[in-house]
Amino acid sequence: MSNIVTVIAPVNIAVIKYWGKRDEKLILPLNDSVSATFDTSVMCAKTSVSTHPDFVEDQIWLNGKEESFSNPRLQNCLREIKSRAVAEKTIAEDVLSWKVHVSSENNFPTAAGLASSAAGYACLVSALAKLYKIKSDVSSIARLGSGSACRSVYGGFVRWHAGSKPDGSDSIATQIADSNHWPEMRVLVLVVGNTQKKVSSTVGMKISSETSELLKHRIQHCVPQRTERIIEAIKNKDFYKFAEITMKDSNQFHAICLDSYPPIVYMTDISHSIVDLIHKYNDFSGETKVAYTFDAGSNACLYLLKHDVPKVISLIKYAFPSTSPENFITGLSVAKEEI
Ligand code: 2P0
Repeated sequence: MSNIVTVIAPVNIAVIKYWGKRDEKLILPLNDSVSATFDTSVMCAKTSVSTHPDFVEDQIWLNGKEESFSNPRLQNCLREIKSRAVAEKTIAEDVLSWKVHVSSENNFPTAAGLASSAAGYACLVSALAKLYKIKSDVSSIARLGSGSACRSVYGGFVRWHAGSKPDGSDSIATQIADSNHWPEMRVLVLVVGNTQKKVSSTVGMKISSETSELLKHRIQHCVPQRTERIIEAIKNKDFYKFAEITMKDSNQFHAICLDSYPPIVYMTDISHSIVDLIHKYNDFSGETKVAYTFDAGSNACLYLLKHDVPKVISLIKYAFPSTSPENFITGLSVAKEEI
């Protein structure tokens, strides 16, 4: 067998947010979510895995620093990969008993709260799957590392199906459209803050699930319709519809955070100024040119079309004069060419 495998996996940014679990251990979500996966040239994780009879223990290095392998999520991913290898009879039994070494790094700051766990676990699981020659879908294994990681297993636009089975076997990611489908689409990430978030997503969504009435309303009455409508917008390349749903869903997610008890605040005054600026710009333009979305942090992800990128960058620089190049990460969301 090949002794070392290296894989790259990009981050994904959700347009229908995942927030809340129905099963904490299996990481099963309360609702479907939809995202776009970045091109691998920006914001990705790179992971190498190897296995050898001489290795004495499983070991992992993150950005060059050794971390504990006892993390239960990591253990769950490795165990599932090995049990798939047994089920698919891809590897000799003795090889499965060999220990593994994992080395992973991000090409963007982990502390910036920019979906690093999504890229990291997608990358780890894809690398292990390649090492153990697994052929079946591994999004449900990446999900055991971090929920949003299952969406980074695929490129383009991706849907994570909440599923309904208690064992989580139907809680998988599927591709809505591949990375060539909407070549004009871009993502512009505005790095507002690079400090670690105060409330982790895992803790935040637990508080919201337990306390927010609005979260219950969202799951029953908003997400199902929004998911269908945004998939239709993606398939038809209807930017206006895509943008409106994206912004509304981001706003609702942060409203749920505020509706949680105690409230969770991820957006800052600068985040809110960006929201105001985008609405003013869209109003001024007479059409929706840009959509914002915010994850569990203050950084803004703007979805927009390629020809509007230079104008929007100028606008941001004008509105926030202290902005420096490090505050911008221009991503090819689902396209192949450079800006
Ligand atoms: C998302 N987020 O859909 C949402 C929007 C943050 C806000 O998925 O507990 O790091 O590891 O499953 O995957 C962040 O959640 O949480 C997330 P766990 P994860 O992208």
